[in-house]
Amino acid sequence: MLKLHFAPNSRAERILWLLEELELPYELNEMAFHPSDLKSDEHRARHPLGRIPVLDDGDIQIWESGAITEYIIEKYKNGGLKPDVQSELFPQYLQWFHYCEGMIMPPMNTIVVHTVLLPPDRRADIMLGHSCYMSNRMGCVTDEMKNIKAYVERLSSRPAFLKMTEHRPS
Ligand SMILES: N[C@@H](CCC(=O)N[C@@H](CS)C(=O)NCC(=O)O)C(=O)O
Repeated sequence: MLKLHFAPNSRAERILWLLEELELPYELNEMAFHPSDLKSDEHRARHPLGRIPVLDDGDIQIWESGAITEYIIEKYKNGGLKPDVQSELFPQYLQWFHYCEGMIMPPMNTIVVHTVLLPPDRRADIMLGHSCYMSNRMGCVTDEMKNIKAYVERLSSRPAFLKMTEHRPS
């Protein structure tokens, strides 16, 4: 029986979705998306970094959502749910498959860490934030750059930022 080590709102949902799509029987180890579960000795024994998803298949244990996806598709769908290796679509399939972890998820991770995971006092983006602030001040942030404008607005209204500006000559 396949066993998925899982927490909600994480990449482990990819595997749960896949298992459901393929109508495969599975067991779920539901953990909290919290260090108390993910960084426990028990889970670190499954994954040295305490990450999810992890899949058990009998004596086999595998992590990395892309690797797990390929493993399940190859082993239980005989390569189905993806183009045949001879198909002209196969390179496209591979390209987009790897684009997800290679290109989409790294900036997504930064956003999640700095908006959800870190406590507020650890989210202060001094180096980049001040660079954005100065760029805006020098007129380099144009009106179309709405997100940067709003970011500068939020950073420069922080009490600590305002305190710093008190040291400017008037
Ligand atoms: N490239 C890995 C990333 C695994 C990963 O970072 N998972 C996140 C959840 S989406 C996690 O376990 N985070 C917990 C932590 O960083 O402490 C994969 O695709 O499985």
